[in-house]
Amino acid sequence: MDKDRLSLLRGVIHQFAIYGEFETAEAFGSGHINSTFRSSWNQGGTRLRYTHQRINEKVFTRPDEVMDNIQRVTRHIAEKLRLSGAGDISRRVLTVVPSRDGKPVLRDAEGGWWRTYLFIEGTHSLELASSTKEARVLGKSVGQFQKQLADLGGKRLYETIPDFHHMEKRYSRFYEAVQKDSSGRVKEAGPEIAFMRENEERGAILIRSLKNGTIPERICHNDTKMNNILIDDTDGEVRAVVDLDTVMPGSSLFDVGDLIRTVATRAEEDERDLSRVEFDTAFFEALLDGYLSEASQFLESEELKLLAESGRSFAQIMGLRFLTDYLEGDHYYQTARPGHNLDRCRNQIALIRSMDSKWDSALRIAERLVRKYV
Ligand code: ADP
Ligand code: GN1
Ligand code: MG
Repeated sequence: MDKDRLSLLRGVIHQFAIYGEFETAEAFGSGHINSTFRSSWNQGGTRLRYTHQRINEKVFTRPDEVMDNIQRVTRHIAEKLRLSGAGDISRRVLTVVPSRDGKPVLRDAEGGWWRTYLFIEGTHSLELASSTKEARVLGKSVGQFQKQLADLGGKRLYETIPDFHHMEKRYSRFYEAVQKDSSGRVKEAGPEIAFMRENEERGAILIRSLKNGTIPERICHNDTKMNNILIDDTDGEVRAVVDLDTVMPGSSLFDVGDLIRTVATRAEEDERDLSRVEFDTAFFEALLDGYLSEASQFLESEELKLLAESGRSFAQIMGLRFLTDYLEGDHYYQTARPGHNLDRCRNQIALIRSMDSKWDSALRIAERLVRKYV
């Protein structure tokens, strides 16, 4: 980290209610949206670590509302865990560390918004699943997360990104990007644009079902890609679901879909060798099994019918968003190389093609598991 950045970061983190002596700070994690850091402190001879994030305010224009949601959600989950007699609660749910004047977020000298969490020790997140055991625990954790929030009382959570998974609105923006061609990249993405046009109608199934009341609105995470789930280094079980900026009303299927597209694949999201991108039906089965072991208690029949479809839809909506960002000049997602967003889009399209080639099998697996649990 360069000196200026480190000094800005040090200035910020000293304003949080952390005791002891500051030791080190470093950039951390591989999220595409916020800037994440980890700091180390000596507190009475014990080393304690914290996570600090600069919230991406181009994406989250109301950090106060984001934090209001996060505080309600984390307190609710912590209280549930306490009542159930669970131990290790601060490793099972994020803990917000307030600023010295008691606020959940603060502004730095340049106007950036920051928050701090306890760092959850002894865990890691995955970019790729490597066993059905991992796939099952990931699925289970998302079912559990939805279940924990099913009885959150009080007013409706803020929509921190309105219409986040609204496929039809995502398509409108995509067509606008194609028409404007502001970065002159349309010519580089002909086959991908054509694919998205051909799949438009089918991709709208989830949002139409939600809007017309066929499936219910629920509180969900809305960003359950695998690296937002922390796994214990020792026993391989899930400890916490993190990245809670988008916890808000949506459909249970948004979370299942995001999990399917990231877990039931044999290659990372930006893998360029598309021959390695393959829909893995064994991982698909294991993650649905884990998910339904928790969620079958509250899901309705129309949601159960769309389980497999949600994975296809989510590969599509992410592919569409990566492509739109590429056409608009890479303003949304963090990218590490030219063409990164186009690579990500191609990867999601390859995954959909692989899903289509195994579609009958995917449907049979989902039906079998629904029979097992319902
Ligand atoms: P982004 O919105 O940019 O994806 P995240 O909140 O997902 O940011 O954080 C980035 C990564 O940092 C996560 O994928 C996770 O692996 C790790 N991480 C985030 N918060 C914590 C925490 N409190 N303890 C341990 N690891 C964390
Ligand atoms: C972003 O924040 P992160 O990296 O966990 C994005 C998700 C996408 C994902 C694709 C707020 O997730 O919607 O699925 O990238 N989050 C936001 O990797 O846009
Ligand atoms: Mg993340």
